Amino acid sequence: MNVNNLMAELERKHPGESEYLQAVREVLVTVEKTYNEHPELEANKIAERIVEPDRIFTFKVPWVDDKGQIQVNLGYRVQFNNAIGPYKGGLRFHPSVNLSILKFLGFEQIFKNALTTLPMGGAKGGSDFNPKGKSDREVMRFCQAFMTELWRYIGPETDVPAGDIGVGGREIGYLYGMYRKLARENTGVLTGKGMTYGGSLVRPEATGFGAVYFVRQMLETAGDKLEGKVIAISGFGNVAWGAALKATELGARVVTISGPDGYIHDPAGLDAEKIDYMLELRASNNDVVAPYADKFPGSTFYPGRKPWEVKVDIAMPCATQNELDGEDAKRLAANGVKYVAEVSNMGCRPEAIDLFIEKRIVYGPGKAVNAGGVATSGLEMSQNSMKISWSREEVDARLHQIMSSIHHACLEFGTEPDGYINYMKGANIAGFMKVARSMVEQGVI
Ligand code: 2IT
Repeated sequence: MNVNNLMAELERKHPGESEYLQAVREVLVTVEKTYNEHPELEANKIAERIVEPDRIFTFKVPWVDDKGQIQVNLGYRVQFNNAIGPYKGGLRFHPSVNLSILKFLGFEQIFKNALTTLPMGGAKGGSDFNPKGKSDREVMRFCQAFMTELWRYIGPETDVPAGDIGVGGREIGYLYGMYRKLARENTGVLTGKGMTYGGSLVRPEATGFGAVYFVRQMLETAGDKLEGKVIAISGFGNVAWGAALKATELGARVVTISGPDGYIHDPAGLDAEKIDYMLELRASNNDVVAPYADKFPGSTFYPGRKPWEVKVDIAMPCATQNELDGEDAKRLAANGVKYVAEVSNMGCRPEAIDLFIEKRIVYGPGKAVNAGGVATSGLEMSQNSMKISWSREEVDARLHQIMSSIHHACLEFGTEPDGYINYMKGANIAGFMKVARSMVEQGVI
């Protein structure tokens, strides 16, 4: 494989799909050397085949709002690769959603899912629908309209969607209700379900919990410990709250959270009461963080700014793609950050990652760090297939084991001659080679 030639071809075929092209380039650059040491991969054109999704569905989602007005949104499902298991990956409802973003997310999902040790392929979907400011009934009608199209393409052994930004337990409930009615079956066709209809314990907090388990191993491998560390977190959505809760429980101090309006700096650190307050604020369909500063004295709200200017030991981007750029990375490095763990998908811009690696700051990529979410979705699928329900301890123990196994894979494939662990390289090579081998063994299809 020649990465530059392959990228030039992809840019010609998919002009302007910047997030997708960014995600593909990162993976190909890091696996190129290993790839070229395995002639069977080139002989089977694995790179050319893996960068294109198997298929993409796009559809119109008309629905009626509370004022009786007709609204029209776009819906998508990108089925990227099912070489190692059924398509699996979340649905994102956000006004920024477009094909480039869903293709980048679906592409990353292939390798993340491969790392979890569970049999899951990669997919992603969603809509440009904005749940913010919508009434509960509007969200329900939208989810029902979305599922009347999506249900034909998915199934418990075919393609299993879940949540992502803008899709949590409430949306999964409404989506599942419509699927069940249309398909006339109760199956594990979605994950992140409620506990009354086949959900798994730990799934709501699994992405954040898994990320903190992974970060703890990053620190221990570096001869360090999590206890007493100061952490900057961005966002306060599905992922950030679990990370904040677990990090706090394990003795670290989380001093920032953020929203589209700016960030909060709370030097005393978050605690269970503050996290509960933020969850309530978010449940009111509002993603601002400013009210936190009025409620908790000693904390400050910085409008329109990002939390990466605060002096911390660990930075954990938990909001969205490309939220941490080269300038942010320079500021973090100047303030002595030692670890950066991406909990959002592709949270760091390539120039930020380059800087971390150059300065030997330990950097964990989203595919490894945030894989606990989809891994626990995989555990939900296992429980649904067996028609049983595991205890919280059982699911949490399996999540621990999976995060350890991902960490081990990163060490195996990412340790550089000077001892620095390039987690990005390790995760990309381990995930890619598993899927590639599976594709070689199954022939050209
Ligand atoms: O990015 C992700 O891994 C997710 N949004 C979770 C996907 C899933 O199927 O649980």
